Amino acid sequence: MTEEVKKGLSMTRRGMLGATATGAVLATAGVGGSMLTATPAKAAGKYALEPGELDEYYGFWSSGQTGELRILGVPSMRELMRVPVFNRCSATGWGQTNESLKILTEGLLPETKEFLAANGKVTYENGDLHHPHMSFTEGTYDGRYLFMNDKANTRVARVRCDVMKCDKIIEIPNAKDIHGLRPQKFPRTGYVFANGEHEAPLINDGKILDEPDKYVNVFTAIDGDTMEVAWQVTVSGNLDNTDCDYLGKYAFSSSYNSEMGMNLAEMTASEMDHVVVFNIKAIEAAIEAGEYQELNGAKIVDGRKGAKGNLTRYIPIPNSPHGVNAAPDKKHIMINGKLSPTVSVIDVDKVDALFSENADPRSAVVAEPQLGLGPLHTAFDNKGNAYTTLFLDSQVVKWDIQKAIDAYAGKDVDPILDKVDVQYQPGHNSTSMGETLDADGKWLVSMNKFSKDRFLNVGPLKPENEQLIDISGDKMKVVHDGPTFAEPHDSIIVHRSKVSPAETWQRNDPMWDDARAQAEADGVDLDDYQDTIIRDGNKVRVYMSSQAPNFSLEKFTVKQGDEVTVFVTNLDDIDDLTHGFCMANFGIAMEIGPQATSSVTFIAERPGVHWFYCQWFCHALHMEMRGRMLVEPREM
Ligand code: RUQ
Ligand code: CUA
Repeated sequence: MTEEVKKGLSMTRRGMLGATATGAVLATAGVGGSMLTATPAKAAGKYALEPGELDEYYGFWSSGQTGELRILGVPSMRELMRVPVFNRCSATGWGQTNESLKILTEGLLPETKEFLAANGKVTYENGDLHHPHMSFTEGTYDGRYLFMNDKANTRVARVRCDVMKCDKIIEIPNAKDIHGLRPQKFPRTGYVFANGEHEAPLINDGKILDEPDKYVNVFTAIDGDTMEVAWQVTVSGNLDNTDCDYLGKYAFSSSYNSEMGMNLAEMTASEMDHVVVFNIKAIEAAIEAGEYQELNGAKIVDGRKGAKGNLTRYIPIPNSPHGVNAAPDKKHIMINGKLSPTVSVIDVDKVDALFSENADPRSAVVAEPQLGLGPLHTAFDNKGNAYTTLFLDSQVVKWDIQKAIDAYAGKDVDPILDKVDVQYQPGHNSTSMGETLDADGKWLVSMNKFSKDRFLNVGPLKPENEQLIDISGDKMKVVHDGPTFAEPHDSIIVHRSKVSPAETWQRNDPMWDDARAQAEADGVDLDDYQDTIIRDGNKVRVYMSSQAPNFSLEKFTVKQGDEVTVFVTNLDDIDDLTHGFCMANFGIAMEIGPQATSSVTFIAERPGVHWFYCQWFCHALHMEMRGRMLVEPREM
């Protein structure tokens, strides 16, 4: 046989599924035909959708150092949208429009604004978005907001699920580098809990470097409704990941550096690190009673090891724990071992005694199964099983929570049910609705940090690989490889019944309150549009509308050096009719969604005729949707 023929015969499963997926045979998958061998008896459902078919789930994805939020369809794994948050976006003008700049700047700390100004900037231009999570009501997603962290610049952002745009970003004072983030699950969100990962001197004025006892770390509760810091807690050790229970009582944060070491040797010196338990009611009571310090506008209480009172407890966990995951049984919190091959299972009901009777903190640990090398994160189904990623083993392990508890109590049972290879080195994983009480046990996505040989080589920088795994049967089955650009750090898989975004904007949306106020002051009614050009010293405000395939203003004139603000209102009110405004050779471009108003400000420092055009394909005459700006030369 020739090499080609052999290759053809030993077609991989992935190749085979890919091939059949394009055929009509898939529509009858499970009934008969060749798909039967590739589809488990009780398959979660087909994942390769026909053209025009809709996914059952929204996947909300982080993008790590890219700084944006991504929306995927699950199980097809098709990327549906990118929502700029901490990054800048060439398509939508995020980081450039006045509306986005307000969101990107208003929540910055005063010292940051000063520092950025000294560097000729108004906001950070990068971000490291790790953990996107939806708001909850009574233990399940409520479709109001998504919250996410920026590890790079210590920020927390909120995205409105009605329009899928970011509406708030705040920088967290006192903490350094927000990593773990979770919304309160019960009774509602409520709080958004955020971990400061890197410890620093509390008064960080450049006078302290090598005095570890002066370093602290800060845990923050943000009010998710107002996006203001509700309170903070100082802790010992650093803080990595966090989650909270389904009862509204406790939050848990892992610490990989209980030693407060400053280098690798120091950080990994001791056998045991810890999980910090935050007693939410006790912290609220302390704040209520005024037992806090105010620092940089935040109310901060002392929860360090050995601090008096009932605010925190420290549960020892084997060296360097990472992910924290609350099981949908409302009872168990999984602390993933990372350097230890174990996951420590905390029973929330046993945590009460740590506070009420000062019980031995380890008494809350009810299981510690050995699962394999490098456990990082755990996801759940609706049958009492947990799914843990093993970074070093490049596997996902499925295990039975009750059996792990029985084994810890001395019974001779093996909690491990199945292991599946993933390609390669998984970090987070997530299951369909698995971070809520509505976990449904259908799909699991393994977010792998490396893809190496799985895709065509695109040069030294490779994509990461997200693998879709059918978990509806006894055995896990990898059914799809999905390459992604840096970095699919974490995701949640939300049933589509939980989210219902609008088709068009509402004219009175708060997103352009400032534009509306300015228009009113200029005598312009944004809802009953007339083109208007206002000159106010060297400030010029240009109001125009867009309606396919026209800008209402065909031309306007300004003077060299003018500060020009262009407001465009998109009067089209049918779905999917987005226009753009791009001022060529001015570095200016923005999106204007149906019924939206967007504005952008620039200095007209280039004399001559300049074309502005619509950069969002909108009509057969889209190319013709353009106009001119004349910049008259400065009078000498
Ligand atoms: S942490 S790979 Cu940034 Cu989510 Cu675990
Ligand atoms: Cu409007 Cu293209």
